[in-house]
Amino acid sequence: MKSITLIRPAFVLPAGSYGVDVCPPLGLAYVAAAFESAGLHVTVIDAVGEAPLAKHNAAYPGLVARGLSVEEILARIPRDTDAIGVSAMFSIEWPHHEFLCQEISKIFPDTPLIVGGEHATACWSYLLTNPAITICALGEADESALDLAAWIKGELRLEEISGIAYRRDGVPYATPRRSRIQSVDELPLPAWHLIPLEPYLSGGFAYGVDRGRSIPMMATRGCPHQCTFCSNPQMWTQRYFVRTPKAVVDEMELYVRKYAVQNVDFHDLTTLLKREWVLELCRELEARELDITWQLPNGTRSEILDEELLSAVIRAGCRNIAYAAESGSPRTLKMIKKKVDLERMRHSLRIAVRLGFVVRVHLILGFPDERRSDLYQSLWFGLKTAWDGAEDVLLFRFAPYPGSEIYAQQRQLGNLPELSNDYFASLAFTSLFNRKSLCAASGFEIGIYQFFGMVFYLLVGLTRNPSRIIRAVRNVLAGRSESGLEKNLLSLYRKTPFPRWIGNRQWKKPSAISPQLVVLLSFYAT
Ligand code: B12
Repeated sequence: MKSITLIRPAFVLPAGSYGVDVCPPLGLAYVAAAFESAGLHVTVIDAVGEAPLAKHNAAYPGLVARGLSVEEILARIPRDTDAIGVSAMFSIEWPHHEFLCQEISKIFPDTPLIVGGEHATACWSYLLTNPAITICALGEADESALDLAAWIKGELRLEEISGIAYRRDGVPYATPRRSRIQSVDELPLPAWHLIPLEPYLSGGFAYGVDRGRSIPMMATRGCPHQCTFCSNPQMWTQRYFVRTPKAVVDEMELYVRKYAVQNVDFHDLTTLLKREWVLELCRELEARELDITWQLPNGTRSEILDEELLSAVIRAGCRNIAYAAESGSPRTLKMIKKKVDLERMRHSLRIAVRLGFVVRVHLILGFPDERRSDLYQSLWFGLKTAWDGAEDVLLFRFAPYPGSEIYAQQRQLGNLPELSNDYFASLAFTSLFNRKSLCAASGFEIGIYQFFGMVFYLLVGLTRNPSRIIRAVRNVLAGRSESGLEKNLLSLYRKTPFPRWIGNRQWKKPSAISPQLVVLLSFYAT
């Protein structure tokens, strides 16, 4: 039987980043399932799942990696594997992942190396200049994986496969785009059985806040909008397909039974888009009484989020929702083609808060050509939403991602350098210290706005709702989180030397008195 080894390399971030979420690799789990269904023997090396807390320097200055080191990954690749696949989602990670690919090709010079994911889709012609990489899988790869499996078995030629890129006569060449998968219900479910899921489930490693054992899922695929800062239109096109609510809830039920999952984080680009579909999903969920929460950590739009819909959504178990305004400046919104009515969004947000959702707001500072007045409008909008009851207001720094319309425009204008590892490593919008800027304010100034903006929103929120402080203490001690603030406090708390049996939901009642308890009891006794 032919085989493939799929690798999710370590998670890479710039040193000095704030907030590091790691979560199970949903995309890789989907492709693993596709290769398995095509009759290949699949091995997955999930560098993050195997060592979620291991931290080391990445193979590029200024970047840090979390997970297995390159040497540890290499040691785990079966020597007789027939092909190797690497997932490359984030451009910023590429300098480290490229090093991994090079090391792989030294040990496995004759084994084809396939790279897939958002970054590979946006930068395939650049990636293929590196001879270590044989093929890039472009866009949604579930169907391409079936053809690639046939190629590995010697049943197809590369030129017969759509949706990939490879070197033809030494030059990077892309085959015709594959049309989007419409029958999304028929895709095999993610192959979680091949991935070390338990460290994520019991360690609280998830995209959303920590409401218990959490697994990622997708209920829909694609996004019909065309925001110019996003690379998804190129990755997924603008076509949007939904699974049937029954299939979505069946999958949730399966995870409750199989992995004792208590929460689902939806990774969809835009989950709440079709009113009737959302209502049907909610009805299905209520009818099944799964005793599970779900979250929408990805920013959503608010067009359909009125009182009726939000009430149905919260009754069906959704607790956390993120409103993606992106900017508080109508001028900027027009520039980035984000059709948002800010006042309507605030109205919806206030209803969500009143109904009991924990609300987050996403704003991005520093789009090209933004004036200071645009930035101030965004900061002011953030303040208003904090006043309205949003618990977390996130101020991101704009980064021109390859594959996005803005990236292409700015490249044409000569405002951005050619693709290179230096460029990828600079795409740090989780970092407060990035000095690069394409707007009127300098990078440093944006960092100041980000920092003080977020502190100020927090203060406004806590002053208006002091009970959140008590809830935060209670939740952290119980080892859970309901808001982003609590999630960060909990992750900080878990790094402290305080007794592990507080703030750790894995803790099981010890059979004998634990040493920590003895210390604590003697402390109280004296
Ligand atoms: C969940 C998520 C995260 C999670 C982590 C996810 C993970 N597994 O590690 C967290 C919260 C940590 C995160 C962080 C960030 N994220 Co994010 N994230 C996402 C999100 C919303 C969903 C990813 C997902 O599950 N997709 C669903 C699966 C099914 O799709 P997929 O992963 O693309 O996989 C398919 C194909 O790509 C392909 N494929 C994937 N791997 C492989 C491998 C092989 C061998 C093959 C053949 C095929 C293949 O097949 C899969 C099935 O079709 C995406 C947007 C999106 N919906 O894709 C953004 C996205 C990936 N994130 C993005 C960004 C920018 C970030 C941040 C910088 C944001 C920030 N402010 O912090 C950070 C960067 C983290 C870092 N390392 O530096 C960008 C990436 C752009 C880029 N070129 O880098 C995206 C595309 C959003 C966007 N449009 O801007 N993110």
